[in-house]
Amino acid sequence: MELTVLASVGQTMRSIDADEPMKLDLDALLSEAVAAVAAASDLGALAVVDSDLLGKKSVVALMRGQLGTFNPDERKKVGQRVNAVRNDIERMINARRAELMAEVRAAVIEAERLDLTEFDRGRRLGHRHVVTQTWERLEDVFVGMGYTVAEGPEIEDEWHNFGALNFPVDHPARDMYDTLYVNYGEPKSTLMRTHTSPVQIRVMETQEPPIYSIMPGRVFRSDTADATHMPVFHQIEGLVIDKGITFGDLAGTLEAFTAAYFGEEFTSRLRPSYFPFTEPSAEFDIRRADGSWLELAGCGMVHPNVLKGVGLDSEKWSGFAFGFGLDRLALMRHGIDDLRELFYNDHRFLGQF
Ligand code: 2NL
Repeated sequence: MELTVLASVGQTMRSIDADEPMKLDLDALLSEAVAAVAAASDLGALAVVDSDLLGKKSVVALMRGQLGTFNPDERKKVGQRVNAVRNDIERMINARRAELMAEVRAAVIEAERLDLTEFDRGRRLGHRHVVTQTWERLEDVFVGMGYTVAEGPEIEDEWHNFGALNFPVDHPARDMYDTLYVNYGEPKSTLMRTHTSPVQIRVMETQEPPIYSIMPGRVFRSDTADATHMPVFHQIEGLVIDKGITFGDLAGTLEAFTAAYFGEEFTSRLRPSYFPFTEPSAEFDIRRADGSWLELAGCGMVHPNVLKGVGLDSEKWSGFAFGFGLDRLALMRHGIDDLRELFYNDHRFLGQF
């Protein structure tokens, strides 16, 4: 519909000059409005377009203001047409506003987005602690040589930990500074075992020889933690009681163990030493590939007093015993230089072994 309306418009709708009347094509106004609304790229720009198209100084307002200059018939037609265009423009602006608000909301949501999901790396298989691995490897070697594995209590009585092992009553190991005593019964009668030897006593008390056993376990000393000491550590001791067992059997057993555990290229030696529970006693060293020697264990022939103490006839039975520091073996095998690393339980460290 072609409408002739007295109105004032400039080249752009923003500059309406009321004193310069000209013909206005409402279809042209509508298409100009479509373009202007579409071009409004944010809510601020759209507000300007809104004010330009529908505000007090807009063409539409101007035209409504001039409706009075038409005769009644024309006024109705022109009025309806102007209102229709006005409503169209309003709808367009509202639709565009909703669109821009949705964009703003989407941008805010994206910017404030929180990822509350945790990245799932899938299942990871754990593995045994390096001390447990060492413990089990040692067990494997000795079980392979025909030994059984024995265990015993971590809280011991004074007899099994010291007395039965031929420790004199005034031996420094019995001192409070070395031994963790438990506040139970008579003073100094109950303690955290300081070695796994009491298990060997218990085995001899309860089993008839021949005995070929190893005793791995946790032991306790009143030590301050440093690179080479922990108040809690691990030992593995071995005990053989049979007829005609000699020092040669001890040496051969440890040599066979060395080859099985460390490899055929390692050899071992025994150096004279002293323990109250063995006679003679020795230190057991292994010779590493680079020719250096490393002390690994103490050992010896079971002292006749120890055999007597558990009711074994030392004329009939003889035997040898040895004791390894399990943690030391684990450190050595894996090139770890601080014992404490084994107990911090930092899986980033332990995961390497
Ligand atoms: C060491 C020394 C050793 C034993 C442990 C033992 C047990 C009985 C009788 C005789 Cl019931 N001996 N055990 C013997 C010699 C040495 O351990 O330095 N271990 C880390």
